[in-house]
Amino acid sequence: MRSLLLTGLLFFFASSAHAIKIEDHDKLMDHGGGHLMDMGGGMVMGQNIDRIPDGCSGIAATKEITVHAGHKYAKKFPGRMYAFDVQEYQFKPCTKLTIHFINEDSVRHQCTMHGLPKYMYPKGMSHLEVTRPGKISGTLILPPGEKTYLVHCDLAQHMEKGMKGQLKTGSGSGDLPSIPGVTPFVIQDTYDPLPERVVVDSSSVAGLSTTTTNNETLMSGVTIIGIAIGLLMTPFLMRKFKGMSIAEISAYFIGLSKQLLELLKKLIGILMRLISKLIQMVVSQKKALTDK
Ligand SMILES: [Cu+2]
Repeated sequence: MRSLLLTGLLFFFASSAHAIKIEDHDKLMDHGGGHLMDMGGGMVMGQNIDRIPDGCSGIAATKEITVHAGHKYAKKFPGRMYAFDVQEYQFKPCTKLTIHFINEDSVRHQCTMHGLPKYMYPKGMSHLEVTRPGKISGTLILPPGEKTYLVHCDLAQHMEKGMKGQLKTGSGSGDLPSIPGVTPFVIQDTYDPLPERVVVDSSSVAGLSTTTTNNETLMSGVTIIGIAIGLLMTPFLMRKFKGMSIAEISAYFIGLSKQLLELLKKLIGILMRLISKLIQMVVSQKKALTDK
Protein backbone atom coordinates (compact mmCIF):
# COMPACT_ATOMS: atom_id res chain seq x y z
CA MET A 1 0.00 0.00 0.00
CA ARG A 2 2.79 2.38 1.01
CA SER A 3 4.82 1.58 -2.11
CA LEU A 4 1.72 2.15 -4.25
CA LEU A 5 1.22 5.59 -2.68
CA LEU A 6 4.90 6.41 -3.23
CA THR A 7 4.71 5.37 -6.89
CA GLY A 8 1.61 7.49 -7.31
CA LEU A 9 3.28 10.51 -5.76
CA LEU A 10 6.39 10.04 -7.91
CA PHE A 11 4.25 9.76 -11.03
CA PHE A 12 2.36 12.94 -10.09
CA PHE A 13 5.57 14.95 -9.62
CA ALA A 14 7.13 13.60 -12.81
CA SER A 15 4.07 14.44 -14.93
CA SER A 16 3.59 17.88 -13.37
CA ALA A 17 7.25 18.73 -14.03
CA HIS A 18 6.79 17.80 -17.69
CA ALA A 19 3.54 19.61 -18.40
CA ILE A 20 3.96 23.05 -19.96
CA LYS A 21 1.68 25.85 -18.98
CA ILE A 22 0.59 27.99 -21.93
CA GLU A 23 0.25 31.59 -20.81
CA ASP A 24 -2.34 33.57 -22.74
CA HIS A 25 -1.05 37.00 -23.76
CA ASP A 26 -4.51 38.51 -24.26
CA LYS A 27 -4.07 41.80 -22.38
CA LEU A 28 -1.70 43.67 -24.63
CA MET A 29 -0.92 47.40 -24.53
CA ASP A 30 -1.78 49.01 -27.87
CA HIS A 31 1.11 51.26 -28.92
CA GLY A 32 -0.58 52.31 -32.18
CA GLY A 33 0.49 51.53 -35.72
CA GLY A 34 -0.38 47.89 -35.22
CA HIS A 35 2.20 47.45 -32.46
CA LEU A 36 0.95 45.71 -29.32
CA MET A 37 2.86 44.21 -26.43
CA ASP A 38 2.88 43.25 -22.78
CA MET A 39 5.68 43.00 -20.23
CA GLY A 40 5.43 39.22 -20.16
CA GLY A 41 7.22 38.71 -23.47
CA GLY A 42 4.26 38.90 -25.83
CA MET A 43 4.43 41.13 -28.91
CA VAL A 44 2.43 41.86 -32.04
CA MET A 45 3.75 44.04 -34.85
CA GLY A 46 2.03 44.99 -38.08
CA GLN A 47 -1.49 44.28 -36.92
CA ASN A 48 -4.24 45.42 -39.30
CA ILE A 49 -7.85 44.65 -38.51
CA ASP A 50 -9.72 47.02 -40.82
CA ARG A 51 -7.62 48.75 -43.50
CA ILE A 52 -8.40 47.28 -46.92
CA PRO A 53 -5.23 46.97 -49.03
CA ASP A 54 -5.10 48.84 -52.36
CA GLY A 55 -6.32 46.54 -55.11
CA CYS A 56 -8.76 44.65 -52.86
CA SER A 57 -12.44 45.43 -53.41
CA GLY A 58 -13.15 44.23 -49.88
CA ILE A 59 -12.36 41.38 -47.51
CA ALA A 60 -12.47 38.22 -49.59
CA ALA A 61 -12.75 35.80 -46.66
CA THR A 62 -12.23 35.71 -42.90
CA LYS A 63 -9.97 32.94 -41.63
CA GLU A 64 -8.39 31.90 -38.36
CA ILE A 65 -5.41 29.60 -37.95
CA THR A 66 -3.43 28.34 -34.98
CA VAL A 67 0.31 28.05 -35.53
CA HIS A 68 2.18 25.92 -33.02
CA ALA A 69 5.92 26.41 -32.60
CA GLY A 70 8.27 24.09 -30.81
CA HIS A 71 11.12 21.64 -30.73
CA LYS A 72 8.75 18.68 -30.79
CA TYR A 73 7.46 19.62 -34.26
CA ALA A 74 11.00 19.31 -35.68
CA LYS A 75 11.30 15.64 -34.71
CA LYS A 76 9.91 14.48 -38.05
CA PHE A 77 12.59 16.50 -39.91
CA PRO A 78 15.98 14.82 -39.26
CA GLY A 79 18.71 17.32 -38.44
CA ARG A 80 16.27 20.13 -37.60
CA MET A 81 15.89 21.63 -34.15
CA TYR A 82 12.76 23.86 -34.27
CA ALA A 83 9.68 23.88 -36.44
CA PHE A 84 6.10 25.02 -36.83
CA ASP A 85 3.43 22.32 -36.77
CA VAL A 86 2.38 23.21 -40.35
CA GLN A 87 4.81 24.42 -43.02
CA GLU A 88 2.47 25.63 -45.74
CA TYR A 89 -0.67 27.77 -45.84
CA GLN A 90 -2.83 28.98 -48.67
CA PHE A 91 -5.51 31.69 -48.69
CA LYS A 92 -7.48 33.77 -51.15
CA PRO A 93 -5.89 37.17 -51.77
CA CYS A 94 -7.47 39.91 -49.55
CA THR A 95 -8.31 37.41 -46.78
CA LYS A 96 -8.61 38.79 -43.27
CA LEU A 97 -6.41 36.39 -41.37
CA THR A 98 -6.15 35.96 -37.61
CA ILE A 99 -3.15 33.95 -36.43
CA HIS A 100 -3.15 32.40 -32.98
CA PHE A 101 0.50 31.69 -32.30
CA ILE A 102 1.36 29.18 -29.57
CA ASN A 103 4.95 28.82 -28.43
CA GLU A 104 5.41 25.47 -26.73
CA ASP A 105 9.11 25.87 -25.97
CA SER A 106 10.86 27.55 -23.07
CA VAL A 107 12.82 29.65 -25.55
CA ARG A 108 11.57 32.68 -27.46
CA HIS A 109 9.86 32.06 -30.80
CA GLN A 110 8.28 34.22 -33.44
CA CYS A 111 5.88 33.84 -36.31
CA THR A 112 6.99 36.55 -38.73
CA MET A 113 5.60 37.05 -42.20
CA HIS A 114 7.73 39.04 -44.65
CA GLY A 115 7.20 40.86 -47.94
CA LEU A 116 4.03 42.77 -47.02
CA PRO A 117 3.41 46.20 -48.62
CA LYS A 118 5.17 48.93 -46.63
CA TYR A 119 2.44 51.54 -47.14
CA MET A 120 0.36 49.43 -44.76
CA TYR A 121 2.98 47.58 -42.74
CA PRO A 122 5.88 50.00 -42.03
CA LYS A 123 8.33 47.15 -41.39
CA GLY A 124 6.98 45.16 -44.32
CA MET A 125 6.00 42.41 -41.95
CA SER A 126 3.44 40.96 -39.59
CA HIS A 127 5.04 39.67 -36.44
CA LEU A 128 3.91 37.60 -33.45
CA GLU A 129 6.27 36.76 -30.64
CA VAL A 130 6.17 34.92 -27.33
CA THR A 131 9.15 34.59 -25.02
CA ARG A 132 8.02 31.57 -23.01
CA PRO A 133 5.34 28.92 -23.48
CA GLY A 134 2.37 31.06 -24.37
CA LYS A 135 -0.26 32.14 -26.84
CA ILE A 136 -0.66 35.40 -28.71
CA SER A 137 -3.01 36.46 -31.49
CA GLY A 138 -2.72 38.96 -34.31
CA THR A 139 -4.74 39.91 -37.38
CA LEU A 140 -3.79 41.16 -40.82
CA ILE A 141 -5.46 41.54 -44.19
CA LEU A 142 -3.53 39.76 -46.91
CA PRO A 143 -2.63 41.84 -49.99
CA PRO A 144 -4.15 41.23 -53.44
CA GLY A 145 -2.37 39.18 -56.09
CA GLU A 146 -0.81 35.75 -56.06
CA LYS A 147 2.33 35.71 -54.01
CA THR A 148 4.36 33.43 -51.74
CA TYR A 149 5.26 34.93 -48.36
CA LEU A 150 7.99 33.76 -46.03
CA VAL A 151 6.81 32.81 -42.54
CA HIS A 152 9.58 32.13 -40.05
CA CYS A 153 11.08 32.67 -36.63
CA ASP A 154 13.53 35.54 -36.96
CA LEU A 155 15.68 34.63 -33.95
CA ALA A 156 19.26 33.82 -34.83
CA GLN A 157 19.51 30.40 -36.48
CA HIS A 158 15.91 29.38 -35.66
CA MET A 159 14.92 29.51 -39.34
CA GLU A 160 18.05 27.61 -40.39
CA LYS A 161 17.22 25.08 -37.69
CA GLY A 162 13.83 24.48 -39.29
CA MET A 163 11.33 27.08 -38.12
CA LYS A 164 10.34 28.15 -41.61
CA GLY A 165 7.17 28.00 -43.63
CA GLN A 166 5.42 29.66 -46.55
CA LEU A 167 2.06 31.29 -47.03
CA LYS A 168 0.58 31.55 -50.50
CA THR A 169 -2.14 33.90 -51.67
CA GLY A 170 -3.92 32.25 -54.58
CA SER A 171 -1.50 29.80 -56.14
CA GLY A 172 1.47 31.84 -54.93
CA SER A 173 4.60 32.92 -56.81
CA GLY A 174 6.61 29.74 -56.48
CA ASP A 175 8.12 27.81 -53.59
CA LEU A 176 10.73 28.99 -51.11
CA PRO A 177 13.80 26.84 -50.45
CA SER A 178 14.52 24.85 -47.27
CA ILE A 179 10.90 24.55 -46.11
CA PRO A 180 11.03 21.36 -44.00
CA GLY A 181 9.09 18.60 -45.67
CA VAL A 182 8.09 20.85 -48.60
CA THR A 183 11.19 21.92 -50.55
CA PRO A 184 14.82 20.66 -50.53
CA PHE A 185 17.29 22.24 -48.15
CA VAL A 186 19.76 24.64 -49.75
CA ILE A 187 22.54 23.10 -47.69
CA GLN A 188 21.68 19.45 -47.29
CA ASP A 189 23.61 17.77 -44.51
CA THR A 190 24.51 14.13 -45.05
CA TYR A 191 26.02 11.27 -43.12
CA ASP A 192 28.23 10.19 -46.05
CA PRO A 193 32.01 10.64 -45.81
CA LEU A 194 33.53 13.31 -48.01
CA PRO A 195 34.97 12.04 -51.32
CA GLU A 196 38.30 13.65 -50.41
CA ARG A 197 39.64 15.39 -47.36
CA VAL A 198 38.80 19.10 -47.36
CA VAL A 199 41.35 21.23 -45.54
CA VAL A 200 39.82 24.36 -44.07
CA ASP A 201 42.06 27.40 -44.23
CA SER A 202 41.86 28.84 -40.72
CA SER A 203 42.75 32.35 -42.00
CA SER A 204 39.66 32.45 -44.20
CA VAL A 205 37.45 31.26 -41.34
CA ALA A 206 38.47 33.51 -38.49
CA GLY A 207 40.49 36.22 -40.25
CA LEU A 208 42.62 36.30 -37.11
CA SER A 209 45.36 33.80 -37.71
CA THR A 210 46.32 35.15 -41.16
CA THR A 211 49.81 36.22 -40.02
CA THR A 212 50.51 32.97 -38.27
CA THR A 213 49.46 31.01 -41.32
CA ASN A 214 51.67 33.16 -43.58
CA ASN A 215 54.63 32.78 -41.22
CA GLU A 216 54.10 29.08 -41.11
CA THR A 217 54.13 28.92 -44.91
CA LEU A 218 57.28 31.06 -45.01
CA MET A 219 58.97 28.90 -42.38
CA SER A 220 58.13 25.70 -44.17
CA GLY A 221 59.44 27.22 -47.42
CA VAL A 222 62.74 28.19 -45.79
CA THR A 223 63.01 24.77 -44.18
CA ILE A 224 62.49 23.04 -47.52
CA ILE A 225 65.15 25.23 -49.23
CA GLY A 226 67.56 24.53 -46.33
CA ILE A 227 67.06 20.80 -46.61
CA ALA A 228 67.55 20.96 -50.41
CA ILE A 229 70.84 22.93 -50.06
CA GLY A 230 72.02 20.50 -47.36
CA LEU A 231 71.32 17.51 -49.57
CA LEU A 232 73.11 19.10 -52.55
CA MET A 233 76.13 20.05 -50.42
CA THR A 234 76.47 16.64 -48.73
CA PRO A 235 78.67 14.93 -51.40
CA PHE A 236 80.94 17.99 -51.61
CA LEU A 237 81.35 18.20 -47.82
CA MET A 238 81.84 14.43 -47.54
CA ARG A 239 84.80 14.70 -49.93
CA LYS A 240 86.19 17.77 -48.13
CA PHE A 241 86.05 16.26 -44.63
CA LYS A 242 87.25 12.80 -45.65
CA GLY A 243 89.78 11.57 -43.10
CA MET A 244 89.34 14.60 -40.79
CA SER A 245 88.51 14.23 -37.09
CA ILE A 246 85.41 15.76 -35.51
CA ALA A 247 87.60 18.39 -33.83
CA GLU A 248 89.11 19.34 -37.19
CA ILE A 249 85.70 19.56 -38.81
CA SER A 250 84.32 21.77 -36.05
CA ALA A 251 87.45 23.94 -36.21
CA TYR A 252 86.79 24.34 -39.93
CA PHE A 253 83.21 25.46 -39.29
CA ILE A 254 84.27 27.87 -36.53
CA GLY A 255 86.81 29.40 -38.93
CA LEU A 256 84.18 29.60 -41.68
CA SER A 257 81.67 31.29 -39.40
CA LYS A 258 84.35 33.78 -38.25
CA GLN A 259 85.10 34.60 -41.89
CA LEU A 260 81.38 35.01 -42.60
CA LEU A 261 81.03 37.29 -39.57
CA GLU A 262 83.91 39.47 -40.79
CA LEU A 263 82.32 39.65 -44.25
CA LEU A 264 78.99 40.66 -42.70
CA LYS A 265 80.70 43.38 -40.60
CA LYS A 266 82.38 44.77 -43.74
CA LEU A 267 79.07 44.75 -45.64
CA ILE A 268 77.28 46.58 -42.81
CA GLY A 269 80.12 49.15 -42.72
CA ILE A 270 79.75 49.81 -46.46
CA LEU A 271 75.96 50.08 -46.11
CA MET A 272 76.24 52.55 -43.19
CA ARG A 273 78.68 54.75 -45.11
CA LEU A 274 76.33 54.73 -48.14
CA ILE A 275 73.34 55.75 -46.00
CA SER A 276 75.20 58.58 -44.27
CA LYS A 277 76.39 59.87 -47.65
CA LEU A 278 72.81 59.82 -48.94
CA ILE A 279 71.58 61.73 -45.84
CA GLN A 280 74.33 64.32 -46.32
CA MET A 281 73.34 64.75 -49.97
CA VAL A 282 69.65 65.26 -49.09
CA VAL A 283 70.46 67.72 -46.26
CA SER A 284 72.80 69.82 -48.43
CA GLN A 285 70.24 69.91 -51.23
CA LYS A 286 67.52 71.08 -48.82
CA LYS A 287 69.89 73.76 -47.47
CA ALA A 288 70.64 74.95 -50.98
CA LEU A 289 66.91 75.21 -51.69
CA THR A 290 66.14 77.17 -48.50
CA ASP A 291 69.09 79.52 -49.12
CA LYS A 292 67.70 80.51 -52.55
CU1 LIG B 1 12.34 30.62 -32.64
